[in-house]
This record gives sequence, structure tokens and C-alpha cells, in this order.
Amino acid sequence: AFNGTWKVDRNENYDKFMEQMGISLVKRKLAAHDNLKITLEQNGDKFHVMEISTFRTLELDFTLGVTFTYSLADGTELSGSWVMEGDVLKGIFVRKDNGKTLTTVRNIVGDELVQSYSYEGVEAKRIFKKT
Ligand code: MYR
Repeated sequence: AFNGTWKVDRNENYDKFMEQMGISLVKRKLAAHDNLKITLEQNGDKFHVMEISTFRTLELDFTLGVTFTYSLADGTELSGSWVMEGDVLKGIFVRKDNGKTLTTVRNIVGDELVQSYSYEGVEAKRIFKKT
């Protein structure tokens, strides 16, 4: 169900979320219009991800339940993993610089992919449409 290429359509509370993450105003303004496109390819418990935005192009592989490192566009490193709960992907990641936890969920709602983020009490969503 997650397979395909997803292009960000809209954000909810994303600026506040990034602010909580400690991201500067200038970077937040750029990130709000990053034209993020994510391609997901699932094979069993393995995923291949391609991420394209105005910041960068990046490919990575992860396996459900297996910890990996992911760097945000500003260089902040996260370590964590995704698990599947029912039809929902749940990610728990820890920032390497301060040890604080970022949780994220990917959920298919209708024909959209909804990715929710939570960090230090602030929640946001990015909603993607299939291309
Ligand atoms: C992937 O499955 O796409 C790779 C792993 C993603 C890890 C969690 C992403 C959190 C991104 C937070 C972005 C907010 C920037 C302040």
C-alpha cells in the first residue's frame, strides 16, 4: 500500500514542529516549500526509499525493526527504526546530538499518505499525494 511515489501536498503545524526541533526561521521557510517527493518500495520487511527535495536527493534502505542512521537536511543525525503495526508504519528515532526522541507515523488515508511527526510535545503532519 505504501509503494509508489508520493509528493507532498500540504503541511499541518510543520513550522511549529521545526521550531521545536531548533531549526532557524530561514531554514524553516525554505523547508516549508521543499517539494519533497518520496518513493517507497517494499519487499517483505525491507524498504527502499528515494527522497528528492530542493535540499537533496538521497536513497536508503531499511528493514523493519532494524536500527539505522538517518541524517536530516541540516545534518542532524537520528538513529532508530520503523515497525509495521497493522497497516501503519511507526518510526521511533533518537537525535544523536541531544538524545531526545522523535516519533513518526506513515499511514495511508484514502488516496493520501499522511506522515505524522512528534517531538517534545509538538505534532505535525505532512500529507502526500501519489504521483
Ligand atoms: C524514511 O523512511 O524516509 C527514512 C527515515 C525517516 C526517519 C524519520 C524522519 C523524520 C524527519 C523529520 C523531519 C523534520 C525536520 C525538522
